[in-house]
Amino acid sequence: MVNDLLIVIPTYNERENVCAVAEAVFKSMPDADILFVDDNSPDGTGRLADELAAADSRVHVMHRAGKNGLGRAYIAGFKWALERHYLFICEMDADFSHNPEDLPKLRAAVQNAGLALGSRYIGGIRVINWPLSRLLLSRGAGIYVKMITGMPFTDPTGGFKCFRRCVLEAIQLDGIESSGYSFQVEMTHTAWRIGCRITEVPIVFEERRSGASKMSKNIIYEALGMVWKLFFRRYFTPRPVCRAPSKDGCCDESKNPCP
Ligand SMILES: Nc1nc2c(ncn2[C@@H]2O[C@H](COP(=O)(O)OP(=O)(O)O)[C@@H](O)[C@H]2O)c(=O)[nH]1
Ligand SMILES: [Mg+2]
Repeated sequence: MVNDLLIVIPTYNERENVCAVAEAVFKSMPDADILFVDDNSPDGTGRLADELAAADSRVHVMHRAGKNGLGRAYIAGFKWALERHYLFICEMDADFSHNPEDLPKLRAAVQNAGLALGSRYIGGIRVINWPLSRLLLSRGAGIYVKMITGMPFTDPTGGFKCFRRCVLEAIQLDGIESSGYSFQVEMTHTAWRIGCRITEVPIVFEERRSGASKMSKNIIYEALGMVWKLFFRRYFTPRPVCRAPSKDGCCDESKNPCP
């Protein structure tokens, strides 16, 4: 039997996490495949992932030439998934900030939607071990994004989510510009404009257990600029055409008639 769910995990210097995260994913989702997208991590994460892949046919590894941002890694991973048979494609960090035990909830939610967003803030704040400054940055960014883009979600910057295949087919992946974390906002915004049915699922977010964050000032500046780009896109460019009409929540034809 082939697995129809793929978990895409971008990695850069995650050698302490890569084996443990694969084990934890398979514990809660034994019928999933994993794709690690590694940007030639100097710490040898890619080699460790290759060893995992050699031992378990559910693990796949994509090697990229050098560090090029989380967004570019995800786009490459999504294209890889679309060239294959996967029907559900999840995104997840390697560092245990996203708890693999929440995967079944996300998978269940895309049964009735095109995209399920893991939300740290729906019905209260569920973030563990973050300094107040990082929590305020994340919460503030979420409110800023919501105000400017108009997207009605509680956690639009989150990176733990699950797409239906048809949504990724409907999005012009080469038109996604972000390379850093604003990628999350841009993808959700594009899916939302297309008319994709989007649902939020409560998740618990925990600060990474080991290794270092790749958050930088440039990533924050890119995100600030992207939010305004999305504002102008929304009001001054035509709604993107749905390329995969379907009753599964991929594109709502009443909002966006498809050819
Ligand atoms: N392939 C790839 N993965 C990246 C890159 N930047 C971050 N990541 C991965 O993306 C995930 C989130 O990054 P992280 O540093 O934990 O961000 P933070 O949680 O916001 O501090 C982790 O699995 C990282 O290893 C990159 O440039 N390339
Ligand atoms: Mg992290």
